[in-house]
Order: sequence, then C-alpha cells, then structure tokens
Amino acid sequence: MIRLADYREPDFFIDEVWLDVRLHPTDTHVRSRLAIRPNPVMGEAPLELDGEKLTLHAVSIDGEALSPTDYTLNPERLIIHKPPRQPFTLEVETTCDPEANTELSGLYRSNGIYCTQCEAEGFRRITYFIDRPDILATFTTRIEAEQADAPVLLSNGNPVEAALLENGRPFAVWHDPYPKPCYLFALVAGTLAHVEDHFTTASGREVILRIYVEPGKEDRCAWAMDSLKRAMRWDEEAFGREYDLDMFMIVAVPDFNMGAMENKGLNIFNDKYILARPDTATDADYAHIESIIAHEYFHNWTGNRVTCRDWFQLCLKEGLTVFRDQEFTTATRSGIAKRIADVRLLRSQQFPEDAGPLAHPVRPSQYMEINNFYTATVYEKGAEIIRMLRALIGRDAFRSGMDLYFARHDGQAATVEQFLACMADASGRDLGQFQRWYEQAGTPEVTIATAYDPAARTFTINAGQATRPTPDQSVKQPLVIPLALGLVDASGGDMPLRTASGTNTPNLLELSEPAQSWTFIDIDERPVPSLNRGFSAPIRLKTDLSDADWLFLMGHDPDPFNRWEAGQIYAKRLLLSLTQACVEGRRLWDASDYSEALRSSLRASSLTAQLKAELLNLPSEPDLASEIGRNVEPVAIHAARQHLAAYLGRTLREDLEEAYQTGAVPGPYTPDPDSAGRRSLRAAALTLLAAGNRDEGARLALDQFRAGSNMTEIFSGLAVLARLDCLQRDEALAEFYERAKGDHLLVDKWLSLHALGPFPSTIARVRRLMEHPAFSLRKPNKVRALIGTFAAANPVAFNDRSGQGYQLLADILVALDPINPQVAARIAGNFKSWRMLEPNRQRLAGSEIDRVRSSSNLSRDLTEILSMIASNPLPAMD
Ligand code: B3K
Ligand code: ZN
Repeated sequence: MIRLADYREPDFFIDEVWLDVRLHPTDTHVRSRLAIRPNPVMGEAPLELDGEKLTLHAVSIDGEALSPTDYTLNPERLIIHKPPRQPFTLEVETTCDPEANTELSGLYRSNGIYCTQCEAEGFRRITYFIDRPDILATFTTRIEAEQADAPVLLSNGNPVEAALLENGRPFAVWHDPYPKPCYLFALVAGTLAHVEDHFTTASGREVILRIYVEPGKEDRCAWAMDSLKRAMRWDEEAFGREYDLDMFMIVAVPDFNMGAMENKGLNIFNDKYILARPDTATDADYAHIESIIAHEYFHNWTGNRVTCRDWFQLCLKEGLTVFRDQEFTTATRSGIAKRIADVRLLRSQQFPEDAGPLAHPVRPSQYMEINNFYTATVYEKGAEIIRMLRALIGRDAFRSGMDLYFARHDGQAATVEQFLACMADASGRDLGQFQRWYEQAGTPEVTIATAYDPAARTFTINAGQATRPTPDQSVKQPLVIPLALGLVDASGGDMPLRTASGTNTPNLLELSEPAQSWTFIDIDERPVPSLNRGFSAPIRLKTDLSDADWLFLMGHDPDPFNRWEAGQIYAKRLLLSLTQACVEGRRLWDASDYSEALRSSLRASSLTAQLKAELLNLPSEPDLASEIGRNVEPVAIHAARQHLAAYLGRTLREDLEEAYQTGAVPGPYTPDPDSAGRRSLRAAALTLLAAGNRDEGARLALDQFRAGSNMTEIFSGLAVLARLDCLQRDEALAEFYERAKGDHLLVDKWLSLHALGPFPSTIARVRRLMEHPAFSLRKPNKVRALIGTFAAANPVAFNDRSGQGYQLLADILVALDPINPQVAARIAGNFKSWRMLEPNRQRLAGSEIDRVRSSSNLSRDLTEILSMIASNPLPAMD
C-alpha cells in the first residue's frame, strides 16, 4: 500500500535526459544518459531506479563502468549503493521487447506501430528511471529504426534532426525544452500518414499541427483538426493559455488502454477518438472527439506545465482539466445539453462508485495500484469540486486564482493545497472547510423541508446534510455545499429573494453546517423552490416537494436544467413505485400526468430539440438501482422502465411520430449542435415508439437503418433493433456486418450492438462472438465493445438470475488479467454494486468474485480492485 502520508521528497533529481532508442520489434535497445544531482535537503542515500521487464546490459557513472557489486538488481529496481554526492552522469543500457508487451504500458508494438504509454508508471518499462511525477527533466530523444519498419519517428518537443544514415536506416532527434515528468514521455514510430494544418497563437507564434494516422485514414481527421484549433483558441480566450512549442502532434493508434494521453507535444489517441466521417461516426463520436481533443490539449497547462507532485494529486490535473473541457463544450455547443450529459454521467458512474466498495476520496489517501484510481470520482467529481469553487468565490476571483496558479507553479509539481492556496489568495476566502471535498468519500445527502407562512409572508428553507460512512471512513464532516436556488411563483417567474438580514439576493445558499435554515421575506404566495439549480453541488437531494410541485417545475421552472431535473425526479418516483409493483407482480398503473407534462414540453416552441430529447430519455437503470440501494432486482427495474416507456409510446404516439418526422435533418450531415439535437430527439422518439408498439417500432427502426444517410441515423436505428426481441434484429446486424467488416471501428460498433440485447440469450451470443476472428483479448477496444458493453450497459443480461452473466465476466477476467491487467481491473469494476443486489444474485456474484480472486498470479491491479469489491459491507448510517 502506498500512502499519501508517507510522501517524501526524492533523494535525487534528474535534470536532463538523453535517450538513444534503436527500435526492433522484439529487441529494442535503449541507451539513456541522465544528469543526476543529489537533493541537498535529503541525507546520503542509495540511488534507486525503477525498472520492469528490462534486460540490463551496462551501467556507468561519469564514464566509469560499474561492477555488479556496485549495484543490486531485482525485478522492480536497480539500486546503486554509493552514488556520488556531487552531480553526476549515469548511463544505462537496456533492452526490452515491444512485441511481447501485451499490457500496452511502456513501449509496445501493435498493428506494426511502435507506441508508448507511460502514465502512470510505464516509463520504467522503457529504461531505468526515478519514475515519479516530481522528477522534472528536459528530454532529448534520438530514435533509429528500419526503414521498412518505421520510416516515421516521433517524440516530444521540437524536431532537431531527421535523416537517413548511410546504411539506409532512418533516425530522428527531438528535443523538449520544458522540464517534464517521465509519465509525459512519448515515442511513436511506424508507417504513418499525416494531415497538417497550422495555428498562430495570440502572441504570434506559428505552430505546425499534425495528426498522424494509419495510411488511408487521412480523410477522417478533419473534425479532430478543426476541434483542435478551436480548443487552442478557446484556451487563449478563456484562460489566457497559449501553446508553447513549434509543433503539436497527435497520433491515432488502434490499440490503446484508454481514450487518449496528453504527452507533451505528442498526444497519443485511441483512434476511436480521432477518426470521423459522416458515414463512420455518430453524433456521439463527434462530440467525444471534440471534447477529448480539447481535454488532452488543455492538459498542456493543467498537467504538463504545472504537474502533480505525487499520484495522490491526480485530481489536480484531471478534475481541473475535465472542468476545462466541460467549459469548452459549454461554450461551443448547447450548455444545457452538456450539463445534462455530465450530470447523467455523474449519476450513473460516480454516484454508484461513491456508494459502494470502491468509494474513495477525490484525493485518495492510499492505493496499491495507481492505475485503479483513474476513476469517475477523480475525474468527474473532481470537476464538480472546481465548479463549486467557482460558484462560491465568483467567476472573476476564480480566473484570478487560475492566473495565480499558473504564475506561481509553472514548471513545478504541485499539490491540491497549493492550488487551493491560489484560490484563497485570489478570493480572500478561507477554503479550509471546502478542502474536505477532496478528502471525504461519499455523496452527501441534503434534506430540505420548507414552510410557507402566509401571515408573516415568509418562506423558510430548512436544510440538513449528512454523508453516509464509506469503507475507508466511518465518520464524516459537514461540507460547504453551494445550493443555487430560485423561488418560482405560480406564473413561472423567479421571485426576488430577500432575507431579513440584508438586501442581497442570496440565490446561492451556502450550506456548511449539519443543519441550517434561511427565511425569505415579502413572499406573497407559496412558491415552489427550485433547488440545486444547474446541479450546483454533486449531492443527493431529498425534499418535501410533492408530485404536483415537480410537475409544475417540469413545465415552468425558468431554469432549463432544473426543468429537466424535475422531469427526471418525477420519472424516478414513478419508476420506483412501478419497480415495486413489478416485484410484487402488480401491473395496474397510471402516469397520465407525466405523459401530459411531456406532451406540453414536446409542443413548447421555446424548448430546443435537444432539451426535448433529454426530457424524453428516462433515468437510467443504474441510476434507479442506486436510488433503490438495497435488495435490487435488476430485471424488475428494467421491466418498470420498459413499462413506462411503452405507456409513453402509446399515449404520446402522435406527438412522438411528429417529433420523429420533423427530427429528420435534410441535406448532407454536419455535426453542429442543432442538427445533432434534432437527431437525438428523433432517436428518443423512436425508442419510445418502439417500446409502445414493437412491430411498428421494428419496422421504423429497420427503415431508418437501411435508408440512413449517415452513421448517426444508421446506428440509432440499429440500437433500437438491438434491444428488441424481433426477427429484424439479426437481419439488420448481419447487414451491418457486411458494411463494417473492413473497418475496425465499425466492427466495434457491431460487437457492442450484440451485447446490448436485454435477453438471457445474449450471454451465449457474447460467448460466441468471443470466438469471432475480429475479437481479441489483446485489443482493448474489442474487449470494451463486447464485454464492457455487456457488463456495464446491459443490466438485464449481466444480472441474469442464472448467474451466467457473472460467470462470463469472471471467465474473461481470468483470461484477460495475464494479458492486460489494466483493462481487466477496469472491467472488473462492473462487479462494484453486487452487494446491493437481492440475496440470490448476491450469492452468485459473490462466488464468481471469489473464484477470480482464488486464481493464481493475479495482477496487482485486479487483486486490489477485487479485494476492495469483496470487502465487508458498508456500515449502516446511524
Ligand atoms: N492522463 C490520461 C490517462 C492516463 C491513464 C493511465 N492509466 C488521459 C487523460 O486523462 O487525459
Ligand atoms: Zn486527463
């Protein structure tokens, strides 16, 4: 276990790195020269260098070869017993085997492309190094290869030299003048094509922009390039941040453990998040590309120029950079739609994490394997903390605080405390209590009780907060919770907010005590409070509002986000009682108030198509499951949700048909927000229509799939069919395969569609597809498309009462862990909510978890995740 409390400064610093890499598929030779200096504040110490899966050939200090008695070598470290007390140069020669590297961490070769992934601790698989983020060095990298193997040779920084040697071998030299931790090192080599553009920064620096792809994919880079240029401009305008090298490169590779990586000047992307053409990528793909390009680019300042002192500070770069990419999307697309999408993500991913055995603070205090902590909590809740901070101190102070952070910490490895100190200095506000958001796991529950006094003309809000214990912390402290508030009058307007104590308009309540109340004066009628507007705090809200109040807000709240939220809350109330009815075998039920509210929303000319689509999309099954919290019956939740969808499909049929027709966007495809919003409305309408009438829905979906002129239309038709138990389903999937088979990204879509069917037979289907030539455990995108979709997006089949869904996941974990432990651990997370299940499923899931845990040689990644998952149930709240 590594603990934050044990952090110590390094014993040595490395100021400069020269790497000489001779690439070979199975025997890559790396010579590294390091300028090392003892840390003056630390005492005498041996020099401990991290290294894994390396073969050591030579080691010397200041030109003198060391003898084997001068050092100790073990599978994880090279320890030099008595290094000089003065600055010195260490040279190390090693070899590694990129072809054998199936973990895709360090230097690997896949699809003929050499590629690196060093975050968090992959650099030690390339050469011996002090692999921790507070070691900042400049890098000069020379790469040499076979012409046939790798004519294109890339690394971080600016190009210094590139030519052919006399023997015809190509080489290139790169220099990165900005000191950086080794996790930001990158090297890519292979036969790659590129598209080029350029960007002039605000201060006039000319930057060459390049996107490298497999030859033949050049026509799928335009959207990524366009997104990049817009992100670069936006960071200048919104945060005053300019790009700082002569070149900015992105490489798209097909086999990658995650979405993308922000290596300095040389971002590496999973090609799923680069390649797009209207006939291959959906609106969702276009949106992901835009935001991930922005995210990785924004890391250049939040992550690279200012990096993290240690891995516990991961949220310092990730939460902040997610916040920045969210702001970029808000500015470029529909802000409301973006907020809704982010809140949905938070509720479906982060809330269950916070409520189960994997709960951890945004800044964890301990870990076994840091790769397990790239979580929804660190990323998404981390971004929510930044948003709350901005709400509390105001936009101007926030911007000054950011400026101060860059000015103070440029070129440094910083901590959360240092970031907060900048915000405190810029705002004059004490952020001591606020810092608890970083340290305390669990989603706070805020309870609201309201009282209207017509005689006194006052309205009082009584608020209480509590956070349930999590496995790591049994006692919770009160947090500072910013609650954006409106009091809505009968005509749908916001009342002026006045309290007896002042003339200010407190439209942001700050709940910082376990219980607090606010009284508003001069209130002539009972208002309906609209609370936590825009999801100003990532909390679970319990209120005394009635069904009628929620319906009212759904139709009248001046805050569009809260209109959506009111609709979701109302739908959740319906669905929870309906789930109970399904468990008890009752079916009688009426939701006419809800469908009428939806009907008026569909007819409201003031609402955008995107918002209408969001209103029609019911709360997700995981969201409902985590709302129920215990004794969960996933099939009943699904049945209830289907039942409500079918009801809406029938009662709103004409309006939905109308939305479906008018949602068709004529002309050639463009990814702009309005067109995308219309297509989402069309998809949402189709989903409900198909629920209401399966045969008609299947016909409509099949027509849409066949006639669709872009991948969004094609895929949304297919996605409806894939979830319907109908003949057209297999017919359409087979047709789609004919179209997909030459294109690995379309094959991923095809695999995921098979995994979506909410039927027990999907389990056997997934097993069969694992034998398909397109599937491979060595390709993370294939694993995520088939297995990830099955376990994360198909609660019915995964939680089949036979336990075979759990068995399938367990079998895959056992087979995948020796190949790629990071991906295995990530997928294992799908077991995280098992203790919420009803007893029979709990028993079945528990025994599969135990089976995996008892297999031999489990990786550190999977061991940690499964032992957390299997840990004792959470203590109950008192
Ligand atoms: N920083 C990378 C994620 C690295 C994950 C390492 N297991 C991408 C990102 O968040 O931008
Ligand atoms: Zn990131």
